[in-house]
Amino acid sequence: MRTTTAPDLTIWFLNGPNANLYGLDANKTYGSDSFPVLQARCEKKAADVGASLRFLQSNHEGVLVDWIQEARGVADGIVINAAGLTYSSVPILDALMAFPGRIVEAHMSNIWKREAFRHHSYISRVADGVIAGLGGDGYEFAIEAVAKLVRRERT
Ligand code: DHK
Repeated sequence: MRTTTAPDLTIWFLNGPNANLYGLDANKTYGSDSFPVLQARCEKKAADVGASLRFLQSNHEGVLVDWIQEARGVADGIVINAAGLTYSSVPILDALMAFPGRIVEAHMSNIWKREAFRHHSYISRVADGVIAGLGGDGYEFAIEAVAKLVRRERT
């Protein structure tokens, strides 16, 4: 836990289609935390590591691409769970390739324990690291990881 108050780095956390429904499905594939609870957890973690956080969700590929482009020159790092677009989106991959900061890919579930079509991620190609299967804890770890990678680069 940091004691200073002013954030010295900026992280954008981008969430893809249907992430707004986390915690609501009967099977609890994505745990029991609702999306607002996950957001609150991430905001607290970001504050703890001295980062300013922008936590965003869209069901639309183009909106996610726009946000990744906007993050250039503004964010030091991105955490991204592109959800179902992880396995198909060349536009999101291309936008991330043009982002100069650190990138951590996060998934609530362990995508490799699931259907074969979830085993190949386009995002992993550009991610510094991948965290999957740890639910909301993984989201917090992803924020810590980006902060650590950015600060290490500055030293
Ligand atoms: C979330 C989704 O919505 C799925 O489409 C992915 C990912 C997995 C997750 O585990 O967070 O396949």
